[in-house]
Amino acid sequence: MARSRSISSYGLWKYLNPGYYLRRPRRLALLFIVFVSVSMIVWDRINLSKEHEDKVYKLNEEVLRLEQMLEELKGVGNKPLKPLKNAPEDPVEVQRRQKVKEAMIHAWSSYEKYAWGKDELQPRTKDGTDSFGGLGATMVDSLDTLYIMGLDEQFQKARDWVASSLDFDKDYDASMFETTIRVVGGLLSAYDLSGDKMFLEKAKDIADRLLPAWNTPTGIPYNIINLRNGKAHNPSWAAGGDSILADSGTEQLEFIALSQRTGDPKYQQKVEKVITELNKNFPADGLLPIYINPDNGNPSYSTTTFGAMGDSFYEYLLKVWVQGNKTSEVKLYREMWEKSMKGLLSLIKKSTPSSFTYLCEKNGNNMIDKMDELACFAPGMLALGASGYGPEEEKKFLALAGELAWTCYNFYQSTPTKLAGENYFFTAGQDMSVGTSWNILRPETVESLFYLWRLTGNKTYQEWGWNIFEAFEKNSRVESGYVGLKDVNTGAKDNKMQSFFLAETLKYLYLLFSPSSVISLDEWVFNTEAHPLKIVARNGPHKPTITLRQRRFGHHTKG
Ligand code: DMJ
Repeated sequence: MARSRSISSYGLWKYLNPGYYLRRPRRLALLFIVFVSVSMIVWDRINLSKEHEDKVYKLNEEVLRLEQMLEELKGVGNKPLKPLKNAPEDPVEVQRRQKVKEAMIHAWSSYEKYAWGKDELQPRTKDGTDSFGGLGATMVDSLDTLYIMGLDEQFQKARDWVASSLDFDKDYDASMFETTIRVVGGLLSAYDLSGDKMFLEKAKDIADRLLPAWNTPTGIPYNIINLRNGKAHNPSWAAGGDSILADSGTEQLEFIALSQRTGDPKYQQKVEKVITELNKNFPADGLLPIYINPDNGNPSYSTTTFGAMGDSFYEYLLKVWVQGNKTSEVKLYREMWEKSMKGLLSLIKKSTPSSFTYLCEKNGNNMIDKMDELACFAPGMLALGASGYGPEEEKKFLALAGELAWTCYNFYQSTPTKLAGENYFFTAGQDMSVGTSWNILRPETVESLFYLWRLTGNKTYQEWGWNIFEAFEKNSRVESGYVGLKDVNTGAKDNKMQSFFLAETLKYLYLLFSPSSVISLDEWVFNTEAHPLKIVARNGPHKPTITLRQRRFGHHTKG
């Protein structure tokens, strides 16, 4: 028995002995063929299962997409739905966000190289210009964008420049509107995001220099003020020395935020007085002409518009209500805004033949069939304000926001460069035609697309935003930054990278492809220069509290 077992085990062992095969070449060849065939089968199986995994992943994504569409369809006629929570990030979104971030890096590194510390970069001459009196406009305007995108080194370097070199003691007649929205807003936002008190100190310094502008008989401010001696006046070109509506009614968010953060009520008091004054003769349709007399509060007979010189007054009525937690304390703002929305509805018309919805201007009682690209902030404002109405009105305003956004998107799509001109005229039978044909990298349309995407979850708005981004990349990107176009028909380039391109256009595009938790609209309100301000208790003390969470996003996301 033992012997026969040893013979049979010898019989098996011989097949493992290489000598056995060397003496039998045919068997060796057979063994080789068997080995290669088995390896190929195994390799094939592994690849097949990987392919299946990829397919399953893609199918899962498709299922999610379809679920989302289904939800949206169910939403037609009902309350629109926000983006699905906990859905995995769309890889396309991540990729697009990364591209926008890369654009910001290109814009910023060009500014750093050729115009460090200047207000704005002139990319084609590769130098800087102080268009705002030397207040480092691009530097301050970019702080929060750098922070949100997780560009930490760049943020730190800019922060150090602000701390050591930003000096407001300048014999310069500054626009209090531009200085407030860019500098005060930019510094406050950097403070809210980073918690760095230096930013708050700087914001207080510049705001204190602006304060004498409100010392008028009515409290409606002069729009220009000397930063060193505090002498204020209105621009000589404004009708009869009047103040401009948007310039006088677009400081509320920043100055209220400053009072909340410093505990000093004087800033808030100045800017709220303007609103109570304007409310004294506020018309039933809530539409004010663009010129107001600062001595008696009377509006001049002039243009009424949601475009240049009117726009952000209406935006801030709504946003102060949002900033004030929509409580009874800020009810007046909402009431005034709702009146203005009645007025807005009275300016709505449809083009022929394509039925584009557009927003007219008005001169006295005459409707003017003209719409500025600047007025393309309105769809976003309508979407943001819609939820404060009852369900019927909400639906109506959201639908209108969508229609106006479509028109604004077509301001871009209808030109050879796919970039919008500055304003458009509507003529019966001919739809829209470009009036002033430059494009200076403005943000209003992508701003509205951002709000509409956040508030409806409809991915179409992301697609439109992406197309606009690609048109900027194609026409405005140069070796040393981004430039505007002198003419959207020919694509001829200008020589300026506006600071709001970094503050607003790129930020809104980045957020358009980011999860809605990044600068959540429930926690933040954007000033008109896209600087997010934290919503806090209206009159309570405030400390920045969200710093770490936002920081984590910048550090850990792929975008
Ligand atoms: C920015 O300074 C602000 O968005 C302002 O409200 C309007 N003009 C520019 C951008 O177009």
